[in-house]
Amino acid sequence: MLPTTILVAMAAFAAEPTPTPPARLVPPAAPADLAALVAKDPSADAAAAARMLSENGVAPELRRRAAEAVAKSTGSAPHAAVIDAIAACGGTCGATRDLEDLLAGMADAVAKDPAAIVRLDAMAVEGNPGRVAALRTIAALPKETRPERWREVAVRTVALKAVPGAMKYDVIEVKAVPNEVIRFTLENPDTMQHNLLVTLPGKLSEVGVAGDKMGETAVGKARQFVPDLPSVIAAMGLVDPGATGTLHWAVPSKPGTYPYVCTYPGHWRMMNGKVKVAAPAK
Ligand SMILES: [Cu+2]
Repeated sequence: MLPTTILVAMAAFAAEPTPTPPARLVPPAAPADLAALVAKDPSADAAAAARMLSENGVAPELRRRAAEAVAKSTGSAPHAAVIDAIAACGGTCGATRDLEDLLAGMADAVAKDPAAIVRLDAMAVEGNPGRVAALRTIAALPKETRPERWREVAVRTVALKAVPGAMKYDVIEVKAVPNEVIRFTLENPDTMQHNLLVTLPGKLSEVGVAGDKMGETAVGKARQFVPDLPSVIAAMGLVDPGATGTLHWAVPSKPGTYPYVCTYPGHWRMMNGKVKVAAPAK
């Protein structure tokens, strides 16, 4: 029998070589067999169709065909198959964010399906991994078909830019209302990478310091410097120089000041801003 300390050390060693970002925050990368997967015909291969819905890296058109194939094999509708996939993923699939796009693009079909709207109503609550997908889709429905409590939901783009050479965002204060969806875009004309995380109120330094610490580890960069902390509530992974990143964030119902920050090591003290969430109008 090995002493407990050695067993604990062995367990830690065994758990070490998984340099993937926390799936809750940054979806897993495309699978190693992506090329073989996307070469398959989803309408002839049910297992492949199911994987095409959940894996990262599948082109939108093929993913849509996969949803149709899954729906056909289960006797449901494509949008229902996508809602099922989002629920099954629980926010941890590679395709989580692509599934949001796919479902929001199916709003016309959802609008004619009261059962789907009931499911989205439940999925849109805080804490549900499908909240962003549900709110984005509800926002694309005609107002009269939306669930009562989400009638005013909207998606709003907040365009940010990394200021070259300054380690700053060009916008440092954003006003928001509870339960709206903010679509952050981060244009990066700088020569270094940047990311964008949203934190709980008062957690800017906790998250910033955790990001700095990740810079000292081999897995930090692979995790895109996104700390796996409960205080991180949304994350856009690293954006390369010359690229633009996107992040949809469902604003919490609780008013307050929610910081956003770049956790590339050394950046957080300079490169941050805040979202001021006002109390809802009475
Ligand atoms: Cu930065």
